[in-house]
Amino acid sequence: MADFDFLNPPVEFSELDSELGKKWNAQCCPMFYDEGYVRLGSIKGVYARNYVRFYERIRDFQVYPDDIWVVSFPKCGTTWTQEMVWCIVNDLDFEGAKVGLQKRFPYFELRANWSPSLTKLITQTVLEGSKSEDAPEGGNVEGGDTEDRNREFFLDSFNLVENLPRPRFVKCHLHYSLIPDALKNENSPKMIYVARNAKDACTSFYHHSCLLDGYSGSLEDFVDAFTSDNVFCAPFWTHLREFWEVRDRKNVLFLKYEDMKKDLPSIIRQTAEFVGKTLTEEQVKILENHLSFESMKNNPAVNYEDIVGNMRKMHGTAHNSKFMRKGKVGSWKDEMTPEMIAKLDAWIAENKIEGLYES
Ligand code: PPS
Repeated sequence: MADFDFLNPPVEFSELDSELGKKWNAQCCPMFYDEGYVRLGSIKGVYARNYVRFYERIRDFQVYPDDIWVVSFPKCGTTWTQEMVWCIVNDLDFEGAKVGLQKRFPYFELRANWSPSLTKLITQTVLEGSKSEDAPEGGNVEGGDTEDRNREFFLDSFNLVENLPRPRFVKCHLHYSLIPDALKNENSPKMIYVARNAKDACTSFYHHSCLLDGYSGSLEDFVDAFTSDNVFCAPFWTHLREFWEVRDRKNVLFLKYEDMKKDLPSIIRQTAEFVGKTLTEEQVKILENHLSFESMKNNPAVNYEDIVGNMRKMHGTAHNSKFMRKGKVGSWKDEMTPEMIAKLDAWIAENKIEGLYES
């Protein structure tokens, strides 16, 4: 891995060489993203340079017909959707759902996010450090094989997914162009994509970047980076559009965060039908309660407070927020200035996807 040949990469990639691209790279925590972000593939997706090393492993990854993949641009309702899907497929096994979501439904390409030196740092700070301090590794959640799964969650998410018991549940933030090839035909495993409006996704992503990734810019800087396609997983619109275009495939279900907020029982029923389950109205009600923002915010198996704590321990941010932050539509109104809103509105008007987000 150390002598990977970036001069002969398996996928085309380019540097973030605009002023805003350089600024994004400079404001990302140097300890976390010492290698910087690059633009990957024909869609110029913004990913850590480490993705180039893992490109072939991702492209050729083996999938199974009974896998279920939840895919999204970051901060669009991934965790909410994962918990809904897991509970439906597992017949509302709330006892089993006490295991941390990162172990039941791991983040496929997490391993590629982190450079070799960050991986070393995580090993020392989170994994070995937590042993000596007797701190929770996978959080205060039940899990049995906590240590091994937690190690793999941080250090080799690909191995973790490869070895999950079937049916496997997998979270992924990759653009459609960059997901494993085996997910790209009608007979592929089920994929559930969740989208969110740009202004809420941007606001939520700003807080996430400060909290989990040690981003040092202001919200204004983040809006500039977001609207110039210079944040992790950008371009935002390409992410949504690629999945929107395949939404009618029988193995794809396309959801929106706003619809989940408006009528969760309907989305629960729609998802149950998609995965081949039938729920009684009482079960729908019970699941709706389990999935409420208040309930998820207070649920250590899904609120990621353990992981946020570990990340903070490394980059030491003073940013005051939570993974389960506001959980509403329109929270951008609470903190964006008229200038930021105007910038985002102009960008949305330029890029809007007919039938999906038009404003
Ligand atoms: S991640 O890091 O990409 O996986 O984040 P993701 O889970 O996609 O998005 C996190 C945002 O989803 C909100 N959330 C919820 N909203 C409503 N109800 C429930 N149950 C729920 N669970 C998570 C979470 O609060 C983040 O949004 P913001 O706007 O920051 O509050």
